[in-house]
Amino acid sequence: MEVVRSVEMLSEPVVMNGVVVKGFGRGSKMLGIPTANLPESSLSQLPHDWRTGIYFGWATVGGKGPYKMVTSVGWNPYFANKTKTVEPHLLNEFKEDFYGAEIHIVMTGYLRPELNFDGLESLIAAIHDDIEVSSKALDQPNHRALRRLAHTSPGGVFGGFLGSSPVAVAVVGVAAAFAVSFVFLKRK
Ligand code: ADP
Ligand code: RBF
Ligand code: MG
Repeated sequence: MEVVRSVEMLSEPVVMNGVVVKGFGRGSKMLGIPTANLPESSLSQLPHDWRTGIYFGWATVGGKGPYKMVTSVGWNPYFANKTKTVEPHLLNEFKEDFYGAEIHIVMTGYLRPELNFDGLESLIAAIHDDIEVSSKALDQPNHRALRRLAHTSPGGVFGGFLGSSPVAVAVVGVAAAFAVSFVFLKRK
């Protein structure tokens, strides 16, 4: 089957986060391509009427990264899943599994719809091509510029700022201490 990819940049990048959960255990064992599944509760972070398909972008795990990632969003037609999943594959070698870790992803581009294949080999080949195409697209400045969005935390801009470095926490802490002592001294 011919796989047609369109490599579109999304007009609005989509950020999602969650704690990595167990999936069906097929990614590494059957396909040789592990996918860090997001919990079902994270699906509400997708925009309304979001089309299913194969997307790419950036991901951080436990605050590390951003790593390039390619993710499938949908029902895996080849396996006819009953539940919708968001499953990012990260383009990085990890020494250990990271179930339970906090994962943040930002989808910046769209590749293709999810497809049904006539055999496992064709599915695996298509995913390998997705990885290659995504990796090249993510090297382009327009996608590269959005890497930092994978650091966005649920606390919003301020939470993201505080979470970004110990220096930021120290600066805010010292400023708060000054403000408090200033008010205190004035009252005396
Ligand atoms: P499951 O069906 O439980 O998601 P997988 O076979 O898809 O099982 O394996 C996914 C797990 O593998 C992830 O949850 C993560 O802990 C681990 N893993 C190791 N390397 C990667 C990687 N490069 N990308 C995604 N997950 C990885
Ligand atoms: N599953 C499908 O049934 N059809 C697809 O076209 C498909 N494309 C995928 C592309 C990528 C980049 C990834 C990471 C996964 C894709 N999958 C697809 C999902 C795959 O079947 C799933 O990750 C495994 O079944 C493990 O859950
Ligand atoms: Mg998986």
